[in-house]
Amino acid sequence: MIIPNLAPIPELFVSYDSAQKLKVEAGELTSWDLSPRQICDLELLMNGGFNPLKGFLGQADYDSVVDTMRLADGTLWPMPVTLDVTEDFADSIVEGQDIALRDQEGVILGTMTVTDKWTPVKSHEAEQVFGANDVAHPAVNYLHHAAGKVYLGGPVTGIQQPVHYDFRGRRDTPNELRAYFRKMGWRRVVAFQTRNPLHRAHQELTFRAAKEAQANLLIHPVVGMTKPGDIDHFTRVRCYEAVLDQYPSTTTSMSLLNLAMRMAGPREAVWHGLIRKNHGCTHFIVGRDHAGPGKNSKGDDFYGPYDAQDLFRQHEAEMGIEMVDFKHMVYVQERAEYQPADEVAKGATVLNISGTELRRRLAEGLEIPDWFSFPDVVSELRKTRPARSKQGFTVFFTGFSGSGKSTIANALMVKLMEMGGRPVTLLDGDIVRKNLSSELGFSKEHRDLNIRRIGYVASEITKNGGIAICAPIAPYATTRRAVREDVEQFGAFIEIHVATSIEECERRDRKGLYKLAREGKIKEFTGISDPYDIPEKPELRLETENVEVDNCAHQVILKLESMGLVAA
Ligand code: PPS
Repeated sequence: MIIPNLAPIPELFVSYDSAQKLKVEAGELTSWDLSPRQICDLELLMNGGFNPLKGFLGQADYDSVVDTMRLADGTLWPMPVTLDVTEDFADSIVEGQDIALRDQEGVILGTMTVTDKWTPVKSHEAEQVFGANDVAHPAVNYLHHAAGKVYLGGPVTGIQQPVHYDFRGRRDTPNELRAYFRKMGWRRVVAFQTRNPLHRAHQELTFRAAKEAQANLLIHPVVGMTKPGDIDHFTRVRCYEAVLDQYPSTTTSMSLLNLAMRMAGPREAVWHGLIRKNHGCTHFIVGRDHAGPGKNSKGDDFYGPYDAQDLFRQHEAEMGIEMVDFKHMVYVQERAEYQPADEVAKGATVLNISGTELRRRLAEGLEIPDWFSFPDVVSELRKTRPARSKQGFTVFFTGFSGSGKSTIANALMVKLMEMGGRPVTLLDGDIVRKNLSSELGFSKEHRDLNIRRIGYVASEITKNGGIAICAPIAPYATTRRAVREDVEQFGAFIEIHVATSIEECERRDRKGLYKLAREGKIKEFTGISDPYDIPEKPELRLETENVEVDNCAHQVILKLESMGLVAA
């Protein structure tokens, strides 16, 4: 007899032969290009990870899940799994119609019969599901700013799994995991969910959980979508692989879960439990602040640290998976070991390194003690998060034509090259216009395009550890802000206003352009017949009148030094 958690679970895929036929037919259907989050959801719908869902929620199920955490038939399901689309796309669909669901490269993964189409009240969804209509919550932000206005619901027919090129051997469907547990004879399996690298505290917690539940351990990290700003999953998986040999291989396994997390705390914990049950697990670890989204816009926590455990406990019997609850684990110096925070003896010295403190130490290249993590994990993290003095960055000069941007930028480039260590690229206004933007003029639209292109190249250089020096006029504050956002995903952005007055630029008139602009022979000339938004809070403002170029460039170097970007 196969015990229930190890029996095969229903999937939404059709047979191989039917899939080949359906794929050809689906080519004729109206198709929806899935967002990265929808691809994650579809994968778990199709492979049974979201069992008992048979597709994206229809309106009755959606309303019921939002208000009561249950499907319309009463089954416990805490998270709305919906197909959000644009109004235009929704207008082109009638209820009863089949649509094809394509990944971002156009591959058809499945089809859906649209049974429901409705416009949700997103503020209500936010209040009910996430506890507040506050965009400081990443899922509420997504709901309002990324998700489409209309939801479509209906049953899904699976054609093929989304393709993953990375860590293929470490990804398992629920049925693959169930088969593995059967093969290994694992009847009791405790799952550990994580979106962070594993340090010693996690190892201790998972060891204790497995002991307590007398179960085998499945390390089941999320590699779909986690909280914005988290360490990327490539680095994390390398970190997991580095600690795997700390675990007994006969009782521990690791598998990657392509889930798009919502950071919904208590509801998310219940959802995670159901997903793990579908993957054949009998126990699930819920620690402190499970799937916590951080602080709300008033600076308070969205959920209490143990709210997730409380909600899980309420529904545990019905869920069919047991919770192994844990308090926060801390390192007790006198005992040289980790203990749950509530078991620490009075007066003992408790050591702790928070996530923020860890990021600070990585950024500044400071020591990360052995009691906190494993040397192999730390070295993986250091590769991805090198010290600031080894990270890429962008220096962005802005100012009038003839203000001295290019000259100072050139001097800065030479000084940085003299220091060495990182490749330096100069994206000067004139040079960019000859190469990247040769077809563009000086209308607002064209200037914006030009600056966005510079921003894109600078962000790529920054991402790859180089220094980008940009020196366009960049007259519009909104465009400069957009470039800053592009670059800051990968490294520092230093805006430098070369504050030479328009009178001085016109007096110098190095290229003779101001004369032509005054005569009306050059139209839309910045400062003469076109606007320039003076930067309000640049990292540095350079006065160039009566100051040597070398001194201006040196002021930039000092600024970079004070920001830790070049080693002192
Ligand atoms: S922008 O607004 O940032 O896209 O401009 P940018 O690409 O930096 O401009 C590069 C050079 O183009 C010359 N030029 C003009 N500048 C401003 N307005 C008009 N209409 C114009 N026409 C030509 C000017 O010499 C800019 O060079 P710099 O290096 O700033 O002197």
